[in-house]
Amino acid sequence: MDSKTGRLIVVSNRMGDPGKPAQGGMAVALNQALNAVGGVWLGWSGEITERTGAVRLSKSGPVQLAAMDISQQDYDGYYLGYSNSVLWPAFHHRLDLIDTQPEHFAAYRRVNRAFAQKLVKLLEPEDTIWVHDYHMLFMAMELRSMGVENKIGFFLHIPLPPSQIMAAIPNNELLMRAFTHFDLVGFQTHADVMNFHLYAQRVLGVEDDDPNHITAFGRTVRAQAFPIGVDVDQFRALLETDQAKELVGRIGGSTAGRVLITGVDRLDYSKGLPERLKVFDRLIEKYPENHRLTTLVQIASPTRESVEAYADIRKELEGLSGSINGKHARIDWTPIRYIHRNVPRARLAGLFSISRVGLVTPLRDGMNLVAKEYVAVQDDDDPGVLVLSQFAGAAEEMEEALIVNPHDIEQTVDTVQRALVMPQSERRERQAALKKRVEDGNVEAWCASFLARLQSI
Ligand code: ADQ
Repeated sequence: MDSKTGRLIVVSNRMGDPGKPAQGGMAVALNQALNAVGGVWLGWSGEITERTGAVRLSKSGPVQLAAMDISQQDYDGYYLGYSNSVLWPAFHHRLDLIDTQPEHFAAYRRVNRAFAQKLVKLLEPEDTIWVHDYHMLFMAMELRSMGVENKIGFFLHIPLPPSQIMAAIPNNELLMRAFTHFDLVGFQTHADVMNFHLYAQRVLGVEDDDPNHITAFGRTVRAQAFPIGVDVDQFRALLETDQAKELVGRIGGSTAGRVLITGVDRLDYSKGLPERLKVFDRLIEKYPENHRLTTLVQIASPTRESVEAYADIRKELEGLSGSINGKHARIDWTPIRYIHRNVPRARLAGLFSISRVGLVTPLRDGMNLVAKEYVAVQDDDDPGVLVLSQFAGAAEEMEEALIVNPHDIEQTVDTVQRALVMPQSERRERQAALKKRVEDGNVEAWCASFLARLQSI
């Protein structure tokens, strides 16, 4: 995107601040794109106030930040309710966890409309709009109803489920109608694009044969896979920080001669955490050479704690890690180090770099950036091994990882053991191939390719 094509407008629930060092890779890439052409980042302020809609504007270089407050009732309905108790579980194949309450859907529509109303006031005719994720599915539909004709792209960070699951979501036809108001819909994988196409054919009766080009409700939407990446250089540079070095020294010391397996996730039921702990339990039993030698470090950051399903998974994990440790621990060996906390990114980089196995075994995941971060910081001469779920979007690209079915505990146990004893030459070969993929498909490339495609329409 160049300056001749106008500004970039980013809309997402959580906002970055282009003036501050960004936390995650996506915020870095979007900040760069925004700083290059100028624009606006509109999102939730993080504040819950009496009424939805108050917007605080601030300037950060060429970028205007527009932060909107949301009322408690709308937050409960839009964020905790429809976004995280209907769309998130359903799109992760967990229809058993959905909680459909009409007032939550109404709040979701209301909040999307409020964001659209704020955006219209800030918009210029040449602006390009890029909307992010499942919290904002109705943005384009609302904007179009207000007469906005700008190009509008959308990127779905989570998976799009098969049509039979989509069809079980109340109001699914309206959701799909909302998708068609975007000019371009980006998905993480080709499998997601196919699911979108099959839904359009089976439920909406769309006749297009081309999955990248769908005409429905009198509109044409382009659909394409844009697998998201990480900021490889920035993440690798973290290894040089004192925080990373201190962690490597300390963990290296306390686990001297021991082998680390590491998992890092938000504490979400989609991440396959109970299954992962069971794999480790079984690994120690089935391959007793791991006894007193191998440690699983599982970091699980708190998230959406007021949603019941998240409280349940937290309790389950605490129980499991306690009982597995109780069964196997020795005075000088704790098999599972379970940490329910956010950890600074520099420490994560350090931890990944000294872990023999990166264990990334979600039951369902749009992409999974941890898989890519793990590869980014491995030592090329003596790298660790990535064990990756076939149900993470990342598995579509990262075929040199050891791919597992996380529901199959025995197969995963055997695969982790294979990773632990893999000869160095094979580890190096796999790492070289994975590293190239992660570097070529970094987050900057992802951002540039999405925006270039949107501009070309
Ligand atoms: P998430 O579900 O959050 O993202 P993921 O892609 O793994 O999943 O990203 C998590 C990020 O948070 C990583 O950068 C990781 O390092 C960091 N993180 C995780 N636990 C942490 C902890 N305890 N402390 C500090 N940092 C932690 C959603 C989708 C994914 C998709 C991304 C990006 O669910 O499938 O890959 O968006 O599109």
